[in-house]
Amino acid sequence: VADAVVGSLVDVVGPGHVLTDADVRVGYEQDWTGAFGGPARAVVRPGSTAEVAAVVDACRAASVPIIPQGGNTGLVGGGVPEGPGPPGRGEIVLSTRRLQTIDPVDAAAGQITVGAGVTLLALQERLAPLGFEVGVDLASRSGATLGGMAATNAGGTRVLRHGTMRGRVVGAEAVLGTGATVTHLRGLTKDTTGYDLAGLLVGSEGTLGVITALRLVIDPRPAQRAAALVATTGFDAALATAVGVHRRLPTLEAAEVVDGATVELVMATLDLPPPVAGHPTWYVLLGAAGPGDEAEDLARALDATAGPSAVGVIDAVVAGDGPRVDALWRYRDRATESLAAAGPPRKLDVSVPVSALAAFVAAVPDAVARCAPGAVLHVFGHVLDGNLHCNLLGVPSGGGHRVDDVVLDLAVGLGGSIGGEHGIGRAKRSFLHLVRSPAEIDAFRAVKSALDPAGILNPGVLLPA
Ligand code: FAD
Ligand code: LAC
Ligand code: ZN
Repeated sequence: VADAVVGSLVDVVGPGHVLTDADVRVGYEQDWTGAFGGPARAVVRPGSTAEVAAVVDACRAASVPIIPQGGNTGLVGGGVPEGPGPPGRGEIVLSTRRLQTIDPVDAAAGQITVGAGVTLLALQERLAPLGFEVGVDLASRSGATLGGMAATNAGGTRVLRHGTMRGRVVGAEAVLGTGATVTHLRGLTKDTTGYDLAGLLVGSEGTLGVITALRLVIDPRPAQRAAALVATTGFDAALATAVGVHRRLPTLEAAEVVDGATVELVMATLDLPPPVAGHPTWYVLLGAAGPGDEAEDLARALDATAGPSAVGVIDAVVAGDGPRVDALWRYRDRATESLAAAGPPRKLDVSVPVSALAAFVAAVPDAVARCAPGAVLHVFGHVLDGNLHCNLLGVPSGGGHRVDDVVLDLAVGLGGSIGGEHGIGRAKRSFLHLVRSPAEIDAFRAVKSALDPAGILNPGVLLPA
């Protein structure tokens, strides 16, 4: 049976782009965190939209599930096979990495059309010399693809100023689960002609269609970027600093928090010097981007907010040139990989209203200690988005689901969500009901069955079985 499907995929893309050897497949079968994955029947790498459509048709005809995969940097297990289930569940991983076209910039519109398999870094590098940038930025930029970022509605470190992927995507091309190709890439600012299919694909996590191309809004590249790392004695002071600087500095684009334990882990993992003296319990990293002297403006806003009389601020370092800005960002950007090296951690990405952040941060350690004694909690995230990443190292085996439940429940109880930016994937599907009503989940299923009637796209992802 397997060979018949694999044979038809070979007919579509050629033998060089159907990977069946276990040692070649493995990089597509295991997720970035190491917590999810399983054997695939084969990995197929179509090189065009027509080939994606033919792959979907072949799998549909044989009722074989497809797992769309971009850069495989996702953190909720949505882009890899379910495993370790019964052998021969037989999913096909459809890698979009060969969908690599980057059209010329439309400077008048401030837009660009790109293939879904283009990485964020490749697009950043293409745009920079032309005076543009993507608007969204993530630490996983070298691997994450624009298709995957749209499929997860990725956020990252500039949401404060530039929004999430949802605001970037003004058109899409995709092969739906029906096998139909829908193309709407004109990117018109005004276009009141029916349902927003591109918008529906954003955040759909590969369950409705395989995105093959995107029309994206891009931004003029700012002349200057600056960063400040502020060390504080507590979360309240870190939050107050971020809020105060945001109020005073229109060019603020990033406001990130990292707890002291995580900064220490990053330092130990990467052999970095302490950014400031002492042992702060929370750091806040602020980023500004604009036409003026951003370092000076950031320092001034910081002085006005967190001067000598401010409570809880220990020290601050401001950087205005590229290498020093990058050096400060390492203490934040490298948190995920440092935790992975020490883990794998239990990862819980939550969002709560900014006004409830302090209550969440105060309550979460006890909640974790109660149900996962001995686990070490690391928290960092995008503070002014109300989006925190809780990472738990050393959760006793078998205790994972319980601790997920408690932390997610805490966020929901404070008016928040169980997924801020990474999606639901396989990791959180059993918790979806905490934030989505039965009527909403019914509507999700109705959309799913209209666009993927055979249920072959990413079964078991996002929607509980
Ligand atoms: P994959 O991991 O390949 O897939 C993710 C999901 O999208 C899966 O459900 C998959 O089926 C689906 N998918 C992928 N491509 C397509 C397509 N073309 N069509 C349809 N469905 C598709 N995320 C953030 O939001 N903000 C961050 O700040 C951030 N930082 C990160 C830092 C690190 C170090 C790492 C490892 C990850 C980080 N992530 C972050 C998570 C991850 O990078 C994002 O979720 C990213 O959007 C995934 O892109 P990808 O191409 O790797 O997708
Ligand atoms: C980050 C990822 C984990 O913010 O979302 O680094
Ligand atoms: Zn994040």
